[in-house]
Formats: sequence, structure tokens, C-alpha cells
Amino acid sequence: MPELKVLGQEPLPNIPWEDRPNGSDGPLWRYSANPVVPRDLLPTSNSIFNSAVVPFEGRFAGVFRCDDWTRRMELHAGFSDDGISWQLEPRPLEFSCPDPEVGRFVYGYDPRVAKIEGRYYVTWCNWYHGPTIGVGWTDDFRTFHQEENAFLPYNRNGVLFPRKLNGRFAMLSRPSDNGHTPFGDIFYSESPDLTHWGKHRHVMGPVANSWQSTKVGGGPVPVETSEGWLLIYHGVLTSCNGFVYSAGVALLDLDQPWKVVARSAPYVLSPQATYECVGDVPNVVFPCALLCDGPSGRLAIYYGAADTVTGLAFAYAADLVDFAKRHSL
Ligand code: BMA
Repeated sequence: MPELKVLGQEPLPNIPWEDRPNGSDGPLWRYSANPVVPRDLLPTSNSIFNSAVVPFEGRFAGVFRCDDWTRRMELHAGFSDDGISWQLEPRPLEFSCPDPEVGRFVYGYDPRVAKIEGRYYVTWCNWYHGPTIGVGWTDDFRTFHQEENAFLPYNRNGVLFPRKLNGRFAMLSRPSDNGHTPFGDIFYSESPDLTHWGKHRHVMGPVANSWQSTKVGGGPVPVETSEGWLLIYHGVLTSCNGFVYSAGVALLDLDQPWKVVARSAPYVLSPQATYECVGDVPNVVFPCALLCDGPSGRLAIYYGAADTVTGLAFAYAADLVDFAKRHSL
């Protein structure tokens, strides 16, 4: 078997990184100084979690989910030299939108950022008569422009692929309900213009008697590899004390990403560290972004922990693909 190659990713020599600590099992390990973003990084933030970062002009930029002291869910731009120490804009970001009906901001959460053909596209859970997928873009992380919502309510976890497929934008999403949604499958959709979405295909659903038995949803923007799209996603189990959010890995077909090539039966990250088990919503790990160094396949994965802080974990793309294949359902 030829060695796995990461495709379409620039070298990222300044990726945040720590080598695997001695004695760690599994393909993924936590940053030793987690959480990387504390809940009170802004003077009036209650919690900063489920956030998206990308390489930007030799540094890093991102869109962060910040719930404030009124518990309003807002998005804030942020910048960092090293991907670890972040400066967040104190004011929530504002999208300019040609249609005020669409641009009326009620809440926004769980952003993802995908760089497609040189432009940074933001997707987030956006209120429009219920949660749905907001879509916007920026070139500089200073001014943000909003497009039409991708789907009818109710939908969450919109994740764009980092390049067009078959000449069209491609997105994963998770149709849901208006509440805490006790179900959920990942679907794939395509759009020629970022406004009209179709060609909906089922990708994957929950798995009975497992950490992903209640619902699943896409995580960070998928990574293209020589063996398929590497997808890190979250899965939810319903315990007697509520939902438990863990993360798993899957490999999707490069040309037809709704076809699952491999999907790990075990999780690769589950809430075990104290900051993942204790917080506003206990027992949640929720990956929304990753940085990737193309030549080495190093990944720095950003995830929300207990809906309170942001954690960082490290892995090699080849190890995650190998794990998905060796432990596939
Ligand atoms: C989901 C979303 C996420 C959150 C998770 C756990 O439905 O609201 O933002 O992290 O629940 O509370």
C-alpha cells in the first residue's frame, strides 16, 4: 500500500504542535496546556468554544463562538501568531447582507471556516425561524459578507469541502429539529452558486449501541488525502444524565463523498479530561476546525470542551486514516 499523501494542503511549518507523549494510546493526543482558549478571554464572555481557525497571512485567524454574559450566542473574529495565544475582537462580527430579511442576526454558533479558491467561507448555525446553515465569506477577517442561508430550517453543522467537487460547492449538513434534537444523520449537498443547493445524498447515520447511537454531525472541514476525504465528526450517546459528545473519524470517497470508505467503530476523542467533563454542558468534545501541515500530515484539531472552553489536540492524518480503516464498522 503506498504511503498516504495529504492533498491540496500547503506546508504549515508554524503549525502548533507537541509530539505524542509517552504512554498515550490512540491516534490523537491532547495539548498539554489545554484549554487553549479560556472561557473569559473576552471581558464579557461566558464561554468560548466550538470555534474555527485557519492559516492566514503567515499567522492564524478564526471565527469564534462566544456566548456572552447575557448568554447571547455571537461570533467573533480572532487572530494569533502561533495558533495558541489568541486575540479576539471585542465586538461581535457583523455580516453585510444585501437582503435584510436574511441578514437580521438573531444568533450564530458553531462556525466552520473553509478556504476555497483563495476566499474564506464561513458556515454557522444561524437563526432564521429556527436553526439553519448561515453562509458568508471574508477575504481579510475584518469585513464579512453574508449569502443566502443554505437550507430551510432546521439544520446544523454545515461543513464546506475545501474545494469544489464536480465544479460545485459541496457541503455536509445535519438536518435537525428546533430543540436539542434526539436524532441526526449527515447529508451531502452541492451548489453551483452557493445559493441553490441540491443533489442531496445520505452520508452516514447513528450506530446502535455505541458512542454515536443518538446522532452524528460533521466536524472540521474535511482533509483531502490520496485515499479519500478524512472526516472528523462528532457522535452523541444518550446517557441517563443526558448527551455525551465524542469524536470519530471516517474516510469518504474522493469523487462521491456520500460513499463511506471506512468509519471507525471506536471514538478517537471522548470527554475524559476535567475541562471536557465539567462546564456549562458536561461531557462534550466538539471539533470544529483543524490546521494541517501538508508535507508531514500533522493536524492540530480545535474542539469545544464542555460548551465552555476550546481545546487543542494533535494527530497525524495517516494515523487517523489507518485507524478508521483498521477499526472500520
Ligand atoms: C449541540 C450544539 C453544540 C453544543 C452541543 C452540546 O446541539 O448546540 O453547540 O456544543 O449541542 O451542548
